[in-house]
Amino acid sequence: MKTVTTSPIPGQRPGTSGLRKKVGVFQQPGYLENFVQSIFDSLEGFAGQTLVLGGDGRYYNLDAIQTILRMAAANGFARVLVGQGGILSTPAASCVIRKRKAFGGIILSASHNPGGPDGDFGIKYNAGNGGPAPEKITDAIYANTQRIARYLTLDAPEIDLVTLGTRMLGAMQVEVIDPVADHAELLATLFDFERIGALLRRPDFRICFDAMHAVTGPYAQEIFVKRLGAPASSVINGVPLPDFGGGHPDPNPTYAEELVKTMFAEGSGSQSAPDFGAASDGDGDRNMIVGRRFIVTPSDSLAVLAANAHLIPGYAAGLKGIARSMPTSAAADRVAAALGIASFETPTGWKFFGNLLDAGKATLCGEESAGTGSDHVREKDGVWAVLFWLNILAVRGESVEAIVRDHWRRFGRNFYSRHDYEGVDSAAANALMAHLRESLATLPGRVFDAETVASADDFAYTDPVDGSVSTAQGIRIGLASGSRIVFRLSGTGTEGATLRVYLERFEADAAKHGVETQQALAPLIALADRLAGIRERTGRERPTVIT
Ligand code: VG1
Ligand code: CO
Repeated sequence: MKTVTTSPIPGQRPGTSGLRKKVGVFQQPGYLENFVQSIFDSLEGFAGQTLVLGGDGRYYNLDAIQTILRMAAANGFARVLVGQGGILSTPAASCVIRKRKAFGGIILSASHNPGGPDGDFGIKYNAGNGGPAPEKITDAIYANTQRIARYLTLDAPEIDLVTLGTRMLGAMQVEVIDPVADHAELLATLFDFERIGALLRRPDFRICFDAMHAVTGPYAQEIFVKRLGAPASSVINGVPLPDFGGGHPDPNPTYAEELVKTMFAEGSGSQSAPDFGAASDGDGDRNMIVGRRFIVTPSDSLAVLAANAHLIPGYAAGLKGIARSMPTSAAADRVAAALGIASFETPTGWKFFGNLLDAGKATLCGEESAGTGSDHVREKDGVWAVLFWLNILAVRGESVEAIVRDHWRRFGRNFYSRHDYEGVDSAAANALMAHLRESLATLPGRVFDAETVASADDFAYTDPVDGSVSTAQGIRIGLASGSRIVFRLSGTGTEGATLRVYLERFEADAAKHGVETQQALAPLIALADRLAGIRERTGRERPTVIT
């Protein structure tokens, strides 16, 4: 065992979901070690306990795991459960932490950010409930990074992560576990695998799951192909690669191009578009759902899952409540109201759902960024969402598009879109947000063409369980018409700033539900630019990504 002298490295403040930086930054001597020691120094009582460790397989994953194993041993953990080959999807890690009663877990991922030597790397700590560390812990970790003076490690050779089983690292056990088994077993208790299997084995029903060369490949292979009997060709890009095959593992219409092309194919027979398509992100917590020539927006997906939850064995007893992040559309709130259950609006990031789930206040949670999940784990869960949809399809026997259109008829349609301006100059983005903040007090009552501003604030959240307060979570402009515009800066990017503009308009009239989304939102899009000066301040004519 050795104590290595070190000194603080600036910039190690965790963002929306852990610390994310370019691989080259993480490779600097002491960078990873400082952060990991700062995690351990923020925790109490882990001596003799178990840590879960794994990542999304991206470049630097295996090196980081070896480093963290040595540090965990030197810091006094009794045992580390590590996914075979260093692989654990974020929801699977959450599942393993809970099931094996671990003290917590470290997940190595920059999620939807690109990987490879020039890409991004990330690290986050999850607590014993299986969920992302709450701000109290991430604040403590950051404070530790600013005063760190030493880290603890071992002089020891690399551990074999290929072979399942237990080996020793100093006085600590390292158990290499099957990364899929626990998670697959849990999912099988929630969904009707027999019915889904019967659907997937039908010759006239085809699915396409795009793992984007990220972590869900092995999970999809085991669950959709092996357990449920879908043809092997149902999973594409199923082998995890350190650089995700050069792609951007973010399941949206821009980056999941291959899936979208497949799902919009015009041919006939086996050349025609499959009935159901889905994709997941780098670490397997996001999901994109696509019907035949029909993309389901994540906000609608959450609402549809909630409205159909009674059809699913694991949720047939009813939902306790539905939670969504603030920028996510209010479509789910309408379902909650119809069901007579509570709805919650939290800041962006899954860490804010943990208390609601632990306290039994919410069963389903979702974010507009393609994350949905439930109280089965404490993370969003991509494969779970796909199974949920497949279970609904198996019971209802209708197409994805028919189910969504029927949903709009029942509840009305929340036209919704997010416009991302990626890699914007940080100073310009900060100035844009500062300008909006300064105008908050004078906006209410102002009239812009057909719209009158009814409210304007910077979203602050008081956790209903522990009373903790989070401020400056996004600028909300509420309009008298019921529409709204939200402005936020991303907390997961690693280059410049990413401005996210969220646009929402409710339409009750079913005759108007067929309008194309960007067209339906055009006046709001123009108003967002007028209020924030997006084009002028960022120098961008249009968003980088529209979801
Ligand atoms: C984004 C999404 C947010 C999500 C977060 C982590 O954060 O907007 O909803 O929770 O990514 O998702 P931001 O701060 O960039 O808007 V994942 O799948 O990248 O861990
Ligand atoms: Co993710």
